[in-house]
Amino acid sequence: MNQNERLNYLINYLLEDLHLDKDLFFGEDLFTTYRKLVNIREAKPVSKKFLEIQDEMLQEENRKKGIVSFENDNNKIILWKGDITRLKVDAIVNAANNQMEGCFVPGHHCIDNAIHTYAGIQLREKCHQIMKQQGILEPTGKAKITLAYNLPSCYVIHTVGPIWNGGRDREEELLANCYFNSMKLAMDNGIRSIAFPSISTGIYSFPVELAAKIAVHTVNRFLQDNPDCFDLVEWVLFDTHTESVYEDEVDKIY
Ligand code: AR6
Repeated sequence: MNQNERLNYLINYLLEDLHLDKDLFFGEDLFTTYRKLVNIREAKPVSKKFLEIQDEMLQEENRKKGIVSFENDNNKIILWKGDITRLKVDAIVNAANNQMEGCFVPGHHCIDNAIHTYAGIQLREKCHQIMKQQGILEPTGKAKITLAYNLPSCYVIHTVGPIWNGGRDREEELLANCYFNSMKLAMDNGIRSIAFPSISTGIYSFPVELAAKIAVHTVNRFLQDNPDCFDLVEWVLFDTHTESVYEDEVDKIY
């Protein structure tokens, strides 16, 4: 099967599963339609054949986007402007929501949507099982770990950042908890390289200058307290402004 044949198979399967008409997606490229359909689909099992074809298709998409990895032997925090789903590290961190089953908004450009789309539907299924067992929405500032399925990284650590409310709801403390608990969970799982996004500074509107200060301070403190635990800690930043704000904070500690 070539990539278009794989996408056509997956789209037809999903359209039937969701009782939707192909005409709704008229004129779109195949991957955009596929992405929207998996984004809106609730967690539930699929056929073995679907999974095989999905995995082949996503491996090919991930190869096309280009897999990126970094060497770092001086135990310093590094920064990279780009898409976290391209990164080959032990674990990438997802800025999730408290339902913790990925973003359901079709084709949405948040990190949660990107991670779930390129990992594959196994990730939503796994998160659903974890959340069902937990029985309550995920509290802000905690962290959970899953495999990364089709992503180049091995694991995804999922954390829910605080929604900015002018600083009235302990947002600063909760954001620090996101970084601390993600680092702790990574360390406890023997993870040596970890990449963070700028948690809470997108949809959740946390001011990026304050967020970067808290993020870099918390992680740097963790590294000082646990000096031999990580080979690489990285921030993956999506736009030039956010990158320069984190750069300023990292410059202050070295
Ligand atoms: N790689 C790296 N960074 C990214 C990527 C990517 N592929 N995509 C976006 N960013 P956001 P939040 C950046 O809104 O503020 C979701 O809908 C983005 O530019 O993804 O914590 C969840 O389900 C920004 O700098 O996360 C929640 O409902 C940063 O990642 C809600 O958004 C965080 O932006 C969480 O909001």
